[in-house]
Amino acid sequence: MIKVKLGTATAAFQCEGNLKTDNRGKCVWDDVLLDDKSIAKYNPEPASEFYTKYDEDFRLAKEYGIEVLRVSIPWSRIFPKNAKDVNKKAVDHYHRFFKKMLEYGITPNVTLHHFDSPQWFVEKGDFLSRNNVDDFLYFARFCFEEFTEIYYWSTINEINAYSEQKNIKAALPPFFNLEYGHFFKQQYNMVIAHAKTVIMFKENKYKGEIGVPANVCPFQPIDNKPESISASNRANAITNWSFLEPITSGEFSKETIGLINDVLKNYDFIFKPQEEDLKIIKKAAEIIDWIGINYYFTTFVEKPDDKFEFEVNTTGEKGKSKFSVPWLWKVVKKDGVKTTNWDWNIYPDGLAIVVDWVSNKYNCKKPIFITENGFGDLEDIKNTPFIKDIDRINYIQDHFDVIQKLNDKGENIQHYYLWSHMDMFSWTNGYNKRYGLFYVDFENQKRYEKLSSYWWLEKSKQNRLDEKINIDELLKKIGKN
Ligand code: BGP
Repeated sequence: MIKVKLGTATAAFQCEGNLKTDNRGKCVWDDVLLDDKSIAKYNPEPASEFYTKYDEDFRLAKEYGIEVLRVSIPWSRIFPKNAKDVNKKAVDHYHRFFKKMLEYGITPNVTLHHFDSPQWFVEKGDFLSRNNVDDFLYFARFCFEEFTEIYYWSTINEINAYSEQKNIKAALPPFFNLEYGHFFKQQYNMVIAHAKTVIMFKENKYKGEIGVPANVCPFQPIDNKPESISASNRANAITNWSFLEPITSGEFSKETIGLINDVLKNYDFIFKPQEEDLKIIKKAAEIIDWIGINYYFTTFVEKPDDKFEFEVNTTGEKGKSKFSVPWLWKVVKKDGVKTTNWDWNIYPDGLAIVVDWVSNKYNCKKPIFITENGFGDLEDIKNTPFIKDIDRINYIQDHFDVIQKLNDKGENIQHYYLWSHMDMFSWTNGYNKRYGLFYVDFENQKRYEKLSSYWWLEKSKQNRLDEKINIDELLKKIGKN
């Protein structure tokens, strides 16, 4: 029986703060967040001060049964000014950081790009320009050769979501809104960057394992009408399959290419992968060590109508998000499915859909890591000194049940990383949306346990993920009833 390794996840820019420390260079978010054009305005400083408080966060990790921890090395700290000039101070910092983590017995899983292209790279066109891929490879190679203390590497976090932020949601430069042509162009370049990184890692026989955390949140038809089914196929092809296919099977299916080009008729683009690129993509899919899945929710869709509505919920006010685009699909609510305050459907069965795509639809038999999954909520220690985050606990347990069932049926899910380790800001929702296993008071940077911290410790002692914990007994045990 597989004993799933339990861990938590972070992303450097969301938690480190210290934006000026050790000669850091700006990344794509620095100026954007403070700009009027931004869809979310807040100050990325001080975040959770992870850059200086990591010792405390690792100690909590150790104390509460965390075995593996996702962190990222920010490219803009290591190469602040350009592709080749290394910032020694930052390099030394991350050696100290990893040393400390390893001393606590926690295994790092290190991401090379977590939505944080350096500003100099953005000015050259970011991943929208194919010519820039080599800069990323240079950084990746540098990290593999320098940080030999690392075993688990992740190439690029959520290739599709980073492209969405720039080309669909207008959250990052060039602030395109629903520009699907550019979206595919950037995503394709990032798939190539990912694939070349995997090949370089393997050809140089660097120690360890390499994988890719993919954001896959499926679309389901709201009913059995053929129009709803075709809307969901279109949504899945555009948002999920277009990058999940190349990273798992090493190919793009005819069905997906057809659905993409159908949508691209509305733009001046044709999606046509090149032969030489396909060889690279295929090779990487064959030799990659594991596939990461970031799963949060499932969306229900139906046939679009003439109405155009597109709104991202950045406040946590239920019912704010809207998506209805005449040439795409329409997002609808499904009766009986609960949502978070940010309108994300709580639907653990969606995780089984994603695993089925990877293992069966794309016949990828690599181990699977759930590299992100979690529950965002509004929490305030001023109102409730002890955060009893039962909704978060239920959310995690329900996803654990699905994972256990999948593994019992023969799937090979080896790691689970809860988003997030401690509270940190959310890209387009600021500091209000908290995911942490540990609470952070952003005014004084103090850390506090939540009920989920104690629950997690109990979970870490169990052999099966579907064993339950009695919350009343737990509250009594920790003296918080
Ligand atoms: C994933 C990102 C994370 C994190 C998470 C929660 O897409 O990889 O960095 O932010 O989503 O999303 P949000 O902060 O938008 O609620």
